[in-house]
Amino acid sequence: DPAIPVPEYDALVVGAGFGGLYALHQLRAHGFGCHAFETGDDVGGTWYWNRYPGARCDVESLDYCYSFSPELHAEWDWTERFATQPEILRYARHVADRFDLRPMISFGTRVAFAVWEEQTRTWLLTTEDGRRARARFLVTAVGCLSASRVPDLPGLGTFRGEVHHTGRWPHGGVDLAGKRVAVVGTGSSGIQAVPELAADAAHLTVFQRTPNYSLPARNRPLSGRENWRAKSELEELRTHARTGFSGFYIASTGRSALDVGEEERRAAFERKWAIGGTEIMSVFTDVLTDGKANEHLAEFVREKIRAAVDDPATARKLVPLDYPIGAKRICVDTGYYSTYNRENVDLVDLRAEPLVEITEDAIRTEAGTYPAEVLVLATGYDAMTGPLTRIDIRGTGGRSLKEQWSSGPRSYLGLAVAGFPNLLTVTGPGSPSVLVNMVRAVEQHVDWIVGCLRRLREDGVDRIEARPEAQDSWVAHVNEVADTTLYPRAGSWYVGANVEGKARVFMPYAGGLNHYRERCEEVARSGYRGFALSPEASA
Ligand code: NA7
Repeated sequence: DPAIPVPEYDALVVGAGFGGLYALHQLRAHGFGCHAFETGDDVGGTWYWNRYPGARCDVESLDYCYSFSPELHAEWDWTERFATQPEILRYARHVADRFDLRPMISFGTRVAFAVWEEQTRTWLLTTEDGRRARARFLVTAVGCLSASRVPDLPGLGTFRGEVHHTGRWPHGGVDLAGKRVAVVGTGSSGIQAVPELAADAAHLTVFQRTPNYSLPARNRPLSGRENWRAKSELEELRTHARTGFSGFYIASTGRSALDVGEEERRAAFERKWAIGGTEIMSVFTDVLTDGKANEHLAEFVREKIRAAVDDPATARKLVPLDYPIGAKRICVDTGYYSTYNRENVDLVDLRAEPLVEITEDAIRTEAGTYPAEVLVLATGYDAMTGPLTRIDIRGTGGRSLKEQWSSGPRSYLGLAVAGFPNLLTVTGPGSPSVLVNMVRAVEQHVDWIVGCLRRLREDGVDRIEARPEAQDSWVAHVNEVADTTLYPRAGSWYVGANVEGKARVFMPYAGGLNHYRERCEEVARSGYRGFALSPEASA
């Protein structure tokens, strides 16, 4: 209704997960009028939606939390080494309440269009339910793994039972008792869910397309003492975030896996295997960059998988042979492999027997028919780009972001896109976010963005746009760095391989959070080199 006045802000934020919450907090703290739209009915983003059984973070709790507020840091205790989804959601809610962020958020509101208006130099947003809002700046904090993806499985629409994607799990839970359950997908979500589904269901059939490498979490309760120690170490946490490659505290031998003998290498792997979690990936420096070094660890993990699974034929299906460990995001599990020793669990290898169709009550492959009453889709996400391209974002001259990115995303620093002035993307493609500690990445991005908006305000600049040349050279750099690693050697969501028809481009920046941060800070210090500012800032 054009008669309804459109509210105007300095900045509009899309999303109220970890990124959006911190963006609101910082924008308000620096005097920017701001508001956020959030699809979910509460804060938390990923941790609001991912309620499947077994959903947990694969980063340790003491690292997967904000570092910006000493008070927040001092008052929050984590109960487990790897927090469950409900606990992380409680934390996000606590943050929203503690900093009084809720009044700035419209919940249950999906942004459908965002249109840049050159005349007024503002973004006009329209929500799915027809509300509008306008702002000088648009800050997207839509997450990297929020556009859940239901693949086009033949016959899916004819299935009579319940179908649930792990990333859209019903809030009341799903009653699996006495039921035959099928799960498609064995990424992190499938691997976390399978042991829990197997325990609840009468029978579980797991449909695997690509086996993954998974490491034992060795999850355990955290003691008061561990929490207390973590509280006294906020400065160390911040230092790792600033100086570390990954933004985590990581104990490494600092040596190449090829510089030590077989016995020493094995002992190092065994020590880390016993500790659990992902530390084993960084015990040597070159596991993700040198094929031979990688193969040593890959073979070590394959042996562990073979040893955990009783039936040799099942074990053979579960062992990944044709890509380096870590090239797809490494999984962390609790009892995944041993679940296949249960009487009520079967594994179907879709490479050996491709899926033919889903019928009313079964999944049919070339080799058999597997009855099911509940179908769990652990089929992942249209990662990094999907959350942005699912909004119809229009830049200068009405250009569509989705079209502009049809042969792969191009951005400057993962923070801005040429042709889309005053759009700032928290953890956009081209940023290191998904390869490093996500919460540290989010804090860095938001701090940079808010620093930028403050500087523009001081200088009377109301329009900032990435220059195409700067964007080209950043994209080239992202590719160059990716090519020094083993990441591009697997068909992962990092390269868009899991989505049919998606351009194969390595999306995240693999050069480390520390180097990325330096680059961003240098750009800011230079008066935003690579950006066109107008009116031009005075010296
Ligand atoms: P992932 O890691 O993308 O895993 C999705 C899984 O679903 C993976 O095993 C896919 O096999 C499988 N998949 C996808 N489409 C199909 C079709 N059409 N047929 C059969 N199998 C299919 O998503 P997750 O949710 O597990 O994890 C995402 C991230 O969240 C994770 O990396 C952590 O960062 C947290 P594929 O490997 O593509 O052959």
